[in-house]
Amino acid sequence: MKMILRWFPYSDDSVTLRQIRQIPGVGGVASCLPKIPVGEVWTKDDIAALKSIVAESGLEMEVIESVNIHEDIKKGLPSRDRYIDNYIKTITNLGGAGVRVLCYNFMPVMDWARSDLAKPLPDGSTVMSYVHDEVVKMNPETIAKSMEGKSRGYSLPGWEPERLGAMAADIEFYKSFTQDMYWSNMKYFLDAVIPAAEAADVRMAIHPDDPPWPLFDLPKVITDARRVRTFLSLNDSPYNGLTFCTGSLGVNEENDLPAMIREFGGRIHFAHIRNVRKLGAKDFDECAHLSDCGSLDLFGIVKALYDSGFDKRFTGYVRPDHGRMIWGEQARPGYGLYDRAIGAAYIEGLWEAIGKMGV
Ligand code: DNO
Repeated sequence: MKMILRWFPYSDDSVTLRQIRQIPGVGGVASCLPKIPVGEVWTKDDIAALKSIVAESGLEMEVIESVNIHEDIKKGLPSRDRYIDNYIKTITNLGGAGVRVLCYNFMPVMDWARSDLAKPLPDGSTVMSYVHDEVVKMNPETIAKSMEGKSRGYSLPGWEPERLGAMAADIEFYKSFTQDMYWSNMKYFLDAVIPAAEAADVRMAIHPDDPPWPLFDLPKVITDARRVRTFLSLNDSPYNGLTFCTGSLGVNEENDLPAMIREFGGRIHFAHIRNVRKLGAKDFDECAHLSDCGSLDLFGIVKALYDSGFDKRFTGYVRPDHGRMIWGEQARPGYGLYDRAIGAAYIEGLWEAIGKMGV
């Protein structure tokens, strides 16, 4: 298992590479190049520059999160072929630079959504929170504005300004869409890019929908075991795999996470591990990583990853995710240093104990 942390380059992160380097067990980062417009090629030079900044701090950059998918690909427009060609070039360039896993998502219009980015908890920390009735009362633009207003000045990944302008029109566009049309556009994308991913030795790892239920009548992709099966069957290559995000999948009552890990283990290339405290069928707070702090059994999750041979068949990458904002830290919501560092040490502790006790 390789423990890494998400890190945003070019002064868009309060957390530094030097700090990340000092977290025990953390050897690398999952990074990105958010300044490159969605759909354009990540050149060898862009990637090499990013990699050298990371390497100077003694860290690896074997995971990229994310290269976003142009909306025309999801919509299946004729212009998709140009964007898919660009995506293939990006994959090839990333593979050449030693990147082994590419985390991306195929959610229409928007990435993740929350109703509050800094809900105060009784212990004085703050967390991101989701109340379904509040989210559906808003429209994507008001959600975007509310998220931006609470983001402490950081750009929120997945809510890049260039996406916001077209949101209302995009939502309208998908009203005439069936789920099957969406799957078929996804298959078209996968069948085009997976051979390039195999050639470049870059495992594609799709991120689940967050939250994992319908919003604004948009098509959904990765929300439960049934849909994961459909997704994986679209292209059988082991390079067509998953980012297993416990927080995203874990708020759906139907999802038995350890069972899903056991079923899909061979196709899980990257794990985002966090806990959530469920407050209702579709309401939740994020929380500290420990099982006792939330609704998920982190021991059961880490054990299932361990048992699935996560770090034996291929070096499985793991990162702690979100957690709380503690000790007065001012950081990008979901990406503070302290609670993620505590989360990383906790996950590593579980991993070591499971390995040594043979439980
Ligand atoms: C949220 C993240 C997501 C993820 C993307 C991958 O915190 O896990 O934004 O990076 O969905 O494309």
